[in-house]
Amino acid sequence: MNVQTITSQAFSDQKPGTSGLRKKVAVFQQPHYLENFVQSIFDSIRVPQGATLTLGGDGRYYNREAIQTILKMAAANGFGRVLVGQAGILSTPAASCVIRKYKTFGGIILSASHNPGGVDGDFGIKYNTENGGPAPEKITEAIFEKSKTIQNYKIIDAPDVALDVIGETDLAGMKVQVIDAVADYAELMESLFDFNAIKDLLSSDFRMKFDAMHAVTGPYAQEIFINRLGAPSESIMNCIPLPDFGGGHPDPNLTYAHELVEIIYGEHAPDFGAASDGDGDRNMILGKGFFVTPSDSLALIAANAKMVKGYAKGIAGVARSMPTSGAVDMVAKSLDIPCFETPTGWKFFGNLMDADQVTLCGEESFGTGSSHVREKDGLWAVLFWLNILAIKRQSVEQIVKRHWLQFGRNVYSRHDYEDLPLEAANGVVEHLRNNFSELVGKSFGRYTIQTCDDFSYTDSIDGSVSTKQGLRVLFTDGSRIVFRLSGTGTSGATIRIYLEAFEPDTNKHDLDAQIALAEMIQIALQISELKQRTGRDTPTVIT
Ligand code: VG1
Ligand code: CO
Repeated sequence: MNVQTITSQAFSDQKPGTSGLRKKVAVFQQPHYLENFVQSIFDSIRVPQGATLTLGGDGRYYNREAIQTILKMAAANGFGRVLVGQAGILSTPAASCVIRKYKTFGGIILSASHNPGGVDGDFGIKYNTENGGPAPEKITEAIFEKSKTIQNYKIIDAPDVALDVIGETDLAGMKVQVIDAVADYAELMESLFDFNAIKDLLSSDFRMKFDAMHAVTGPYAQEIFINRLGAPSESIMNCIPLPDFGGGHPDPNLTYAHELVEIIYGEHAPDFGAASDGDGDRNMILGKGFFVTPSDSLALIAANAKMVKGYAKGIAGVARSMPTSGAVDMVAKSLDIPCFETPTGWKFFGNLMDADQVTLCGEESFGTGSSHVREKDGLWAVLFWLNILAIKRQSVEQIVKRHWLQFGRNVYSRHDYEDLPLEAANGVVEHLRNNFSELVGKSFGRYTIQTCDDFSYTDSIDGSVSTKQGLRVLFTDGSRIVFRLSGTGTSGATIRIYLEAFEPDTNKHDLDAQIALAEMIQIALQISELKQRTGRDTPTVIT
């Protein structure tokens, strides 16, 4: 084997964020940049000779080039086999499914998730361990430390491998196996949901529209909704993955999925709408002219899990990220199961799922999933909803409103201020942190601040501690405001303000969230001095 050891300088900026390393494509295209990070991964995980790796990405610009580089590095670093998605493409949940199904040593996923793609867009890379989930902080920290001192990397000199046809090729003694991950994933979904019931629903006068946003879920949606569930072809849109996602922002929310939103709020709207993001792990759920808040979606899935085949035995427990609303807590209480509160990012759910302490997890950021894989899973959530709809035969809006009647409504919204100057954004957070003691006891109309804290989390399984995971301002009536700096952006800083008010009064369940939260929004701006410090007076995105 023609292994070359290439000398290179270390980079100081390869600190993984909430979900791996994300940078502009141009940063990844610098000589040795990708290679340094990949070698840092291999050096940190101590690859057993002959191990199998899973490899794939969301198909964005630079995916193919990166896959070829990583294959040649895997061969030089002692891997015996690599499972690659056809054309180098794997959705994030499908990658997790492949790692688990074929028991590979781990996997490398190339994605910047919901961030725009293309030459001027973003690229990303992350390592998942053999449980199929994102590497825990202990490993990501080790990779980062390594990346700062690394001096060379190993790669073989060989021609590119063909990746478009299913089958096996040899790369200097290492097997490259191109797999049909769509089939593996569809099979897993069929084992969890009642496809016959959903088929019946889809052959009635019920109409759905799924938007893949020109991203990775297109082929999966075609196989599942059209080929296996028999939905008419107009049930899916934007299902051919493009390297630049058609110039769009593949983030399934009311702002960026506007094409679908116009359809669902328009004339002749379908009964059900859904969208997924760049790498297929997020989901947005809509009914005819109705938006389901992701936190409510998680609660509703938990409350109805038992009626779905794969969860008929009941769920062990639930977990939500700290900024996610407490709607699922109410359900956990009534089911008498544990409910965990973790920091933002899917990696914190893995240990709990591995220990069978939780079955369902979710984040307010359009992420929902279960222990069937170790990533959040967009199409899984869509199928869960379809399965519930197939059984209940009520509208999405009816289902949500009946849920609120039973459990109360956690009125919720997130306001994002994107691309802020770094110093101003840090200033806002510092200002709040320094003012905690003055804030406690302060009243603003009917709201009084009870406590403030900087969220830190101790993993109950491995004892690891994660600090500074968001600032919480808690009010005496259970309402709260959370401030957090994003860890996935690639330009400037993003402040997220999460607003939540519990509303037991059923007469107020029809209120628009922005109206119901108007006072809270003003309090958030006042105590953070956000306008004065950043010069911004309106959020970039409201969800
Ligand atoms: C955001 C979300 C977070 C999510 C992360 C990765 O992180 O808020 O909930 O886990 O994106 O999502 P941040 O640090 O920007 O707030 V994605 O779909 O990678 O996969
Ligand atoms: Co994603």
